[in-house]
Amino acid sequence: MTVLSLELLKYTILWQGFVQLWFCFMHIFFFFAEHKVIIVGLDNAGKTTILYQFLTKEAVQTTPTIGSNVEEIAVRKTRFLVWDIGGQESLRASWSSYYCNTEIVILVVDSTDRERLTLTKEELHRMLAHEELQNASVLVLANKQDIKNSMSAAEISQCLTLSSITTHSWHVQACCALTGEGLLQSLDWMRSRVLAS
Ligand SMILES: Nc1nc2c(ncn2[C@@H]2O[C@H](COP(=O)(O)OP(=O)(O)OP(=O)(O)O)[C@@H](O)[C@H]2O)c(=O)[nH]1
Ligand SMILES: *[C@@H]1O[C@H](CO)[C@@H](O)[C@H](O)[C@H]1NC(C)=O
Ligand SMILES: [Mg+2]
Repeated sequence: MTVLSLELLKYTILWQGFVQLWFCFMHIFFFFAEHKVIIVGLDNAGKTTILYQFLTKEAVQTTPTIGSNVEEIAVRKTRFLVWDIGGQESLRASWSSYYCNTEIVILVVDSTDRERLTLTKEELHRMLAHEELQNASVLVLANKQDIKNSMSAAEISQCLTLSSITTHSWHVQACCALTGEGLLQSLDWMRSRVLAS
């Protein structure tokens, strides 16, 4: 064998090793890939309570969120990285800095807060127009269903004009963050959305 073909052989083996390593890496990457989720909604809607109910299956004591909380939640091998963002008026302008790469937007609504539902509607439609969220799915959670006279999921859906949304896949779910009712169905829907895309 000439020196040249030996060199060639060396590089071929090196290259094959590199390709194999790359496939191995990609496999690990996709296996462990996380899906980014953001939880938005007006202050006091119950976003933080929902995040920790997802995580611990318990109702935790919360304080108004300044900035954000982030937790990882796994649903049968599908892993979500969930960002819970503060909903106070002064913090709403910063929501858009969390949009990049978001696959699912959870919009939490306080179903007893009739006065501010139009404000939620404005925030929702502003969000949907944002370019970075063009491929995101929207899950509307009608929270605080345990409270008497709370609006139903259908009422909230109508007030938010969800049926007019054709650009995004959306779903509305009634829930109670204190008991966790409705939250398992929500996670199932989220999982089916990310597996579908
Ligand atoms: N009755 C009832 N109270 C709830 C429910 N979910 C949340 N709360 C209460 O609502 C209040 C606000 O909840 P948070 O989770 O802190 O609200 P948030 O949306 O994170 O508020 P910000 O962080 O300020 O944006 C707390 O006192 C919760 O205990 C629910 O399903 N039912
Ligand atoms: C949305 O999906 C389309 C088609 O897959 C892609 O070209 C586009 O870059 C995506 N947009 C964002 C913001 O991720
Ligand atoms: Mg909070």
